[in-house]
Amino acid sequence: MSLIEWVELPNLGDHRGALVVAEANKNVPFDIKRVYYILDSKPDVPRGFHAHQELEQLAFCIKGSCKMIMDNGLEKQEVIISEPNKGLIIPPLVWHEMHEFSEDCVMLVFASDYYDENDYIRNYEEFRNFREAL
Ligand code: T46
Repeated sequence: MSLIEWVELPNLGDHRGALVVAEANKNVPFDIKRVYYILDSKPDVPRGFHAHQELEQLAFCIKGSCKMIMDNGLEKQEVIISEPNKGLIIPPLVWHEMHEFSEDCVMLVFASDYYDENDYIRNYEEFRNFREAL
C-alpha cells in the first residue's frame, strides 16, 4: 500500500455553497467511532510526532492548510493537506507530523476508535524498533 493515500468525498454543493458528505464504511474506509478537530494552531508550532499501533484515521483541512510528514520507517514523504473534501489516510504504524499550519486552519479528523493513549507510540526510536520487530 502506498504511503500517501487520499480519500475524496463528494461535494454536493450548489449555488448556496458546499456540502460535503462522509459516510462510515462507504466513502470513509472504516467505522467512525470518534471525530475531533484542531484549530487555532500556530504556523511555527508543529503537532503530531507519533504513530498509532492500530488506529486508522482520515484527516482533512476543511479550512486552510498544513504540511503533513508521513514516515513508515522505510520511506518518508510530505504532503500539503488543503482541500476540504480531500482527506489524507493516516494508517497505523505511520509516524506523522503536522507542520506549517495556516492561521485559519481547521483540521477535521475521523478516527476508527475511541481515544486510547496506549495506542500511541510517541518516541521515534520506539517506533522504529516496533516496526523492525514486525
Ligand atoms: C493524531 C493527530 C493527527 C484526548 O484526550 N482525546 C482525543 O480524542 C485526542 C485526539 C486527544 N486527546 C488528548 C491527548 C493529549 O493530552 O488531547 C491532548 C492533545 O493530543 P495530542 O498531543 O495527541 O495532539 P496532536 O495534535 O499531536 O495529535 C492529534 C491526535 O491526538 C492524533 O491521534 O493522529 O492529531
